[in-house]
Amino acid sequence: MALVEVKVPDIGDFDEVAVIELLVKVGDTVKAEQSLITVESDKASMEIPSSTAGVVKELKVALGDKVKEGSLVVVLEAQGAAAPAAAAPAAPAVSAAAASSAAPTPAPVASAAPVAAATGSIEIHVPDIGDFKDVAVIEVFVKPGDAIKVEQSLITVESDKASMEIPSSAAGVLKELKVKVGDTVNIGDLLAVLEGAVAATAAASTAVASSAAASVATSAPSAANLVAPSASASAPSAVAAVATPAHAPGSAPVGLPHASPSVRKFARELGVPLDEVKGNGPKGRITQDDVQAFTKAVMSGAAQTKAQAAKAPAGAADGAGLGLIPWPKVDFAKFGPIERKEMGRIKKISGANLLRNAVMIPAVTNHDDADITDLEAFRVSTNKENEKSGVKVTMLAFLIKACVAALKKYPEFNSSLDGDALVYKNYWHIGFAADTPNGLMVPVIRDCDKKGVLQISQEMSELAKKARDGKLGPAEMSGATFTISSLGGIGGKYFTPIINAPEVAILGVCKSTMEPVWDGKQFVPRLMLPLSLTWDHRVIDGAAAARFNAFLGQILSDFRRLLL
Ligand code: CAO
Repeated sequence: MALVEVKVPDIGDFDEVAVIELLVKVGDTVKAEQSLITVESDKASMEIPSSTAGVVKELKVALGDKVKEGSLVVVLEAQGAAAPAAAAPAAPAVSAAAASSAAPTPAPVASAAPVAAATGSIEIHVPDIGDFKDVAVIEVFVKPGDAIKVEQSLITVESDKASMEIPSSAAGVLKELKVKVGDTVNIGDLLAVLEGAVAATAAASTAVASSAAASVATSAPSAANLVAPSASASAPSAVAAVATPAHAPGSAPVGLPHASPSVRKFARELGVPLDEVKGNGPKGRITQDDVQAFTKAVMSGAAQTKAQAAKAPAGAADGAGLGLIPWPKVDFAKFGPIERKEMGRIKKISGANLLRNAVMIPAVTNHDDADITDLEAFRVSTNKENEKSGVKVTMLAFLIKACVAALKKYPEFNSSLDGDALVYKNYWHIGFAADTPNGLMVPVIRDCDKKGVLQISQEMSELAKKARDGKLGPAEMSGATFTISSLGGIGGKYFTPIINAPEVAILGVCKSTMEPVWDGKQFVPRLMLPLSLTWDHRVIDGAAAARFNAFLGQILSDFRRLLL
């Protein structure tokens, strides 16, 4: 079997274009005219086809490589009847060169001058786009009133194998746009009318190839040259030599992202993996909005790229990253009626954070009770005295003050891990979990060491309201050094709260109840508050956690200790 080199054919005026997709790999069997790679300039993308059938022995280009006419793309082992003349090494390049030298160079045709109408308006027409017929308009970049520069892209058109941007041949203000997304256009179709336009280039008027071209091909379309090249040796005319997209119908690889060159470029600049973006354009085409939405979702943590998911096992929803068996997939509808509802944004974000924290922190929870009989009496009388002020004090405000005292006494609870070091914070900002219609949020009260219980109560009620109204800003949810999650207003006995990383501990509080407590002589009724302290065992030891809880209990049972 003969080895055949397949090279980049005549691609018009382009010196170098980047390889953006490899459509085959070593060992693949390819048909004649099957696309091998996609190349792209800043204005168009095109697929480079194979000149012959065969098995790919060597792939001579990599993603990101720059190629030009004559660059070696693959070495094939030619198959059967496909090995003849066309399959001879370098045949495609030779053929293409012959075709191109036999034809007028495309650039002059392409840079035909705009036609100035009597009114001073300039009509912009679809330039010579070779053999393409009825190409669809997939993007419109401009709108009436826009100031247009020479060579600025007006629209993107697309055939089944190539997409190209059609630039303006003149500068001016866009008066009328004659096409819209979904229209099909052909050479000579009127695209736009500019006003107050300036002639395109000095060379333009000398470059008109014929009177026919002058009347229709009014733009200066690098686009015409960017259309996929002909690999055929028999290109009969200038048009065919420049613009024949040589691809076998149906040979397009399945699953490639469907996007225009400018969207691909935009995605590359942002580092967005285009094949992971869902296209919402016509026929599933990926638009710039889709790329932007994907970027926002990844930045906010609501979505992950595949690369991120592979690197961050804690976020891997199927457990694969942890080496766990996959999440069970059950067709619930088999067992009864169901309703599927997408989770809200906040739930998705907090879910991803909770999962990471639960998986990555070796957390232990200590449960304890604090006698708050006297404190509750004080709280009730304080609220009576302050009835008119409108500020209601709940147990949580006292707990915040008590926790600050405990955090000062046991500073590792107010620290964060940074590699092998502990960062001790000399500020005491306390987060509190707030149940909102959109999900769990954690507003932060700053500098609780400097604030009294009344001020803390007031700030807490304002922040909780903002959280429920969905009006909390990022600054109001950041910087906490310790968090309290209180279910006291709801019920329950104990629970195991999840640490809010990078904090190292969290206090869970449940509903206080009257209980019989042995005072050494007898059982007495005392109001007992259930406390659940979860701590990061990398930073805190069990003994320290027990001491923290005991100290907290002492303060809550006699708040005067805070003065000591
Ligand atoms: N024991 C008994 N009663 C308690 C109590 C406790 N530990 N804590 C509060 N209460 C009482 C209050 O005194 C108040 O009673 P009155 O209405 O008779 O005055 C009532 O419960 C409601 O209190 P509250 O919930 O409005 O106020 P709060 O300061 O205790 O809590 C807030 C505020 C925002 C933390 C709370 O509303 C909330 O959202 N809690 C849920 C937190 C959560 O979801 N945690 C779970 C996180 S893990 O998923």
